[in-house]
Amino acid sequence: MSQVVISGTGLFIPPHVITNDELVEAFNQYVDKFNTEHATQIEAGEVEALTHSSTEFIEKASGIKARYAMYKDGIINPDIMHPTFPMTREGETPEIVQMGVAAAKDAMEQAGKTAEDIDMVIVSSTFRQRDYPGMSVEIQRDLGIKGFAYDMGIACSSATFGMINAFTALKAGTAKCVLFVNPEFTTPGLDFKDRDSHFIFGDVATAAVMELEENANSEHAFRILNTKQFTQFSDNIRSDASYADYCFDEVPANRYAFKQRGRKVFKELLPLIVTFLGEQLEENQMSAEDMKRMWLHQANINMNNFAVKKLLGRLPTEEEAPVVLDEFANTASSGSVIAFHKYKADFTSGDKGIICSFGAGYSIGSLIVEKV
Ligand code: CO8
Repeated sequence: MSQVVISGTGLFIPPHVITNDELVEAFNQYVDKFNTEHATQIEAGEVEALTHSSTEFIEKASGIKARYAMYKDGIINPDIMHPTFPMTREGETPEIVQMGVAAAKDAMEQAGKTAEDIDMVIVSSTFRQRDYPGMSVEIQRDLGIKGFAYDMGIACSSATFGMINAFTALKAGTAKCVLFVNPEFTTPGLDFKDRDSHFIFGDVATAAVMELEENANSEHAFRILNTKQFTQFSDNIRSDASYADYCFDEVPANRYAFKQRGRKVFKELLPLIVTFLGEQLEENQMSAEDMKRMWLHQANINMNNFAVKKLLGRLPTEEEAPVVLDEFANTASSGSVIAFHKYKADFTSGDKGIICSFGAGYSIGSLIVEKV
């Protein structure tokens, strides 16, 4: 049976960088202002005083040093504390589509493919611009691709699950060449007034071209040897925004926002990840040592080190489990694809690695790949 390859990957980096110091400065100014404005209620015990954030905490607890953002000004303005940008109207192209198109062009160039070669577009990401028409169809239109397109998403594992859907379609013969697009415009989904999570996410878009090996002519091709997926419902990472929100009289202002019980996520997800990866490798008669590289989900450096230490029996080197979250922060589902995109050029024929995401759902998705 024909093998499926990832013949090119692409990355779009947003125009603005926000360092931890900049983010913390804005947050702390907001906190001081809030506490001053509510001094009487705080004194009376009616309102809880807010507490400062800190760059040292963020770096130590997560490994994040900075993040990219499509729009910076509002985020670091203590009077605003969210990205500010014009609403997209009919006939205008939303940021999330522009981001996806840019990453897609990069991936198509690396794969040596044009719009005529592609017959299916999968856009898989945590957030969608709207419920319909699909942003995948808009991206398809903007790139001049024939065939068909659809949107999908499962938060942190949107990218790996999207690539696995592309793999399945190529194996089944329902597509000949798939463009997978993964725009993660996360900053509007974050509550920048929430100390526990204001530092976590950044914006980015990734993409990949996937096709049958016999049709690939890219020197960057990676054969997919195995895929595996897992989900288990959890409320510990959640956003409650709904298309039906307008039906209710009182909708909390931060209902849209990312919420998590970070400690619980850390504790519950880690054993699942270790078991999942251990089983996948064993099912393929492989071990962690057979992997030249693990391109892992980028949510927390301590979490990644812990997981790989369990599998390898020691901490991974930078080459074995590259980190991009220091530069990009958590980019929802894109982290493992950014790592793969940036750290694959040194692979030679037969070298193997694993692309793995994990997070909200809970969800885990992974692909074992081998350089062609
Ligand atoms: N500054 C200073 N101190 C702080 C801050 C802060 N900003 N925040 C918390 N602290 C303090 C706490 O108050 C606490 O103090 P005390 O001990 O006195 O009570 C202390 O620091 C420790 O707090 P925590 O226990 O909360 O800190 P942790 O060490 O657990 O670190 C993390 C918090 C970083 C959140 C950590 O728990 C973590 O990373 N957990 C796993 C997270 C994870 O993997 N989540 C999955 C991410 S979801 C995803 O990838 C995609 C989802 C969809 C995308 C949505 C896009 C918007």
